[in-house]
Amino acid sequence: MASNDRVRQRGITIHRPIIYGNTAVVLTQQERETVPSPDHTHRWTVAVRSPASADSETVGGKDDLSYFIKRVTFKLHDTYTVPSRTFDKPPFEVTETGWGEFEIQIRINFVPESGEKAVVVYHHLKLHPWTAAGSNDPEIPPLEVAMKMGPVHSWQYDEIVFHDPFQSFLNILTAHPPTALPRHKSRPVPFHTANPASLEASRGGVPEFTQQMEREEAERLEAARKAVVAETDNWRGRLIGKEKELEKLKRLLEARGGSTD
Ligand code: SLL
Repeated sequence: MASNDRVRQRGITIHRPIIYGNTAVVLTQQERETVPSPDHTHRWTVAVRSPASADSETVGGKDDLSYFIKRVTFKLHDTYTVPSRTFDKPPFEVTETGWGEFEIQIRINFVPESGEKAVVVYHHLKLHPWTAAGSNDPEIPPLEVAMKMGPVHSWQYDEIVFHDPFQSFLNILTAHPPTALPRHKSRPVPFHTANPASLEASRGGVPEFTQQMEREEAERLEAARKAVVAETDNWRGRLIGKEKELEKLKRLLEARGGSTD
């Protein structure tokens, strides 16, 4: 290791692009008979990948990200027997079957040379087709309809930014430039481009968020609010207890004539 390897290069900022998200397909009747539970309606894959794609069928994944990502942990819904799934090498992805959408916590750990803390992102697992808010279509189309609409994609582009990187880590990053995205759009076409009417239909609203997602978010906020109130009550109780104890000790001390021995 060179002497300046563990020296931070102050003033330098370098980033690496990633995408995270999921694809989902409706299971055929035949497939439904072979999956762990007859309730399962979809097969999905959630992943962390490079934005550039290796082929037109796959979203992202051309570059091997293991030069800077050491481990990815996906935290699934508690209805899964083993909700926490960790991967120490690519592909950083989970393929599962299930029946419902939920929030997935994705923890990204970087290689030790980086000296960087893990980054946590969240992805709402999307199973149901994108539908335009405000249109007359039901928010979640029936399975037979969804099946005809093809795979559902929900991906997020992000950039992981490293400030003042260690020289050794900077060397690793610069040795692996990310593959540039194509200048022209290729498949899959973004939702709004494919469905121009959706922009009009969703005037002012955001079609990505269904009413069910909003309800679930409201429930999470309410649960968090209750937890904070309970915690505050708990600490207030402990404080009152400690204050009483302090008073008692003070009185004891006074009774002893102020002596501290
Ligand atoms: C919902 N809040 O009610 C969500 C929870 C959970 C989905 C969805 C796995 C089931 C299994 C599964 O699909 N969980 O392991 O059998 O929509």
